[in-house]
Amino acid sequence: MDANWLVYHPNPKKPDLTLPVGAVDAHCHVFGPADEFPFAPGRKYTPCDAGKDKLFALRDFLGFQRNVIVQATCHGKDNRALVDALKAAGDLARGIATVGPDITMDELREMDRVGVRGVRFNFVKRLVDDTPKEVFLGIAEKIKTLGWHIVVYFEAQDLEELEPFLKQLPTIIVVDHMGRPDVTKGVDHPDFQRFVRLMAENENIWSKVTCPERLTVTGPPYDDVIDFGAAIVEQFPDRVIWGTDWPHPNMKSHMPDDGVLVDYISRITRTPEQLQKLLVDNPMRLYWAK
Ligand code: 0GY
Repeated sequence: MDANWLVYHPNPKKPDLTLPVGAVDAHCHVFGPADEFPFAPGRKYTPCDAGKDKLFALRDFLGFQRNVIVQATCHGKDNRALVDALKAAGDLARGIATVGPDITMDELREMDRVGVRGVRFNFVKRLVDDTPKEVFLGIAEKIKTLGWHIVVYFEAQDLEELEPFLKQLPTIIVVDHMGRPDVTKGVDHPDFQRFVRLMAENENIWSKVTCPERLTVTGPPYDDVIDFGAAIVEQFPDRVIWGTDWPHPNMKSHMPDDGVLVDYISRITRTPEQLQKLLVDNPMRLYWAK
């Protein structure tokens, strides 16, 4: 692994928050193990191994019942580690893959059979090389026939340029980590309000209210991110999902305690109904409808 790589927390605390029955960790990854599933040649980072067994043990320890595993960029377009984890989990996991324009419908249908329900389009420059928008649009046309959706990852400063493209996408869109706002600017800043408006004007756009550990400036327990998550949950209770982001790729400031992250959920949800929608009803509708 990279010399400055931070390994996931070895013994997270037991959350104080009791999760509702059927709670879904809707954003997490598997890395390798590399001797079984080698990392991609063109990757931008080399992580520690963090395989499916560790992920499923964490799921049980924290009180989740299901996972949505998102293909990590260190595996490129080689979805074998993801597919292996989905097969091992049976009905308890769904997946988001990364594919190229040459993907065939037969390959997509095979992934659908093991639980893949969408693809991720990544615009974060430190993670991936640029992909032309036409390529993404071509992939979108293919995957929409399976009823899949698209997860998009971008940074706040890129939203303005991306908006016309996002509006062209023909499926549900799930935005990672609330579009990565600069939390020092506050909820009312035009940049975050642009994201709020995007969701308000486009009913197919959902948000993961995830990754306070990435967005924070003040550190755990992430007080400076709460207003952002709470605002999105309050305004769009039926279009939000949440996940741990285990094993937390590319964390540099600190490695979060996953139990502390779960407790953060209770601070961005104001009612039991919001909690139930965020952790159960919404991810089940999006990922387990078929
Ligand atoms: C995240 C965030 C990051 C990395 C990846 O696939 C990935 O490599 O998603 C990041 O570095 O910000 O969502 O896990």
